[in-house]
Amino acid sequence: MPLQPYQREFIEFAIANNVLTFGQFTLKSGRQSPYFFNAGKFNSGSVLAKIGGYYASAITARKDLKYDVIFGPAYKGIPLSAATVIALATGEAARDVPYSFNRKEKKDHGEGGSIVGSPLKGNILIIDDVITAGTAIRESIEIIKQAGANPAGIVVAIDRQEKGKNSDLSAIQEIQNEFGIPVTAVVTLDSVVEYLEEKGGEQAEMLEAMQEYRNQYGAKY
Ligand code: OMP
Repeated sequence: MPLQPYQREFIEFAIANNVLTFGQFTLKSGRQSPYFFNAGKFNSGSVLAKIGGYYASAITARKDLKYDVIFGPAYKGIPLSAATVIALATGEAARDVPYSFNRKEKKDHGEGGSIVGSPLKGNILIIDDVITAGTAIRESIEIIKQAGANPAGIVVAIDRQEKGKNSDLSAIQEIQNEFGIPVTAVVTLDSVVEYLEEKGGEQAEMLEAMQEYRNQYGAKY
């Protein structure tokens, strides 16, 4: 699919805020990547408000997403999910969506437990930052199932479109096949490559590194 205007805008927004950077990075999977998406750099009020809007648009554009509660996994999913429910609560089709997040360490005093916010009940939409090999998302699916709720959808800012853990399919494809859960992303690796292609000239070196990386780790749909 050609790069959409909102995707170009999102990539420029991520680059301007040093969220999307180019260089040499070691990923959780051990892969050496020429780019990195650090959602921790969405670190001011105006930027967070904007990112919430992007997630909300991605959610409302997917008419097949049926959800009762939004879940943001610790840590980076927490501000992202909070920003998203605020964005969903405003505008024309405003909807007040309950949300929650998990603690990484279980608390055994006070209110106890590891889920903070709305109880996980019914259909749960997971909001996270990045999918690479799918490990983080699988953990969220597990948390939701253990709470007796139904993981009903996943929205991330970027799908790196890399081979998953178990096949040549992308992590997203594997998760869709295994759990039957729709997954949606604001942008993908292909979007970033296309953006660099459009820019041409000074981005040629980066583009080459990205294309090489895609050849090595890119999923075969
Ligand atoms: P998987 O669990 O392999 O899908 O990787 C996703 C996680 O890796 C994210 O939740 C991040 O913690 C981290 N990550 C990024 O934040 N940005 C990237 O560009 C790449 C990764 C990564 O390590 O793969």
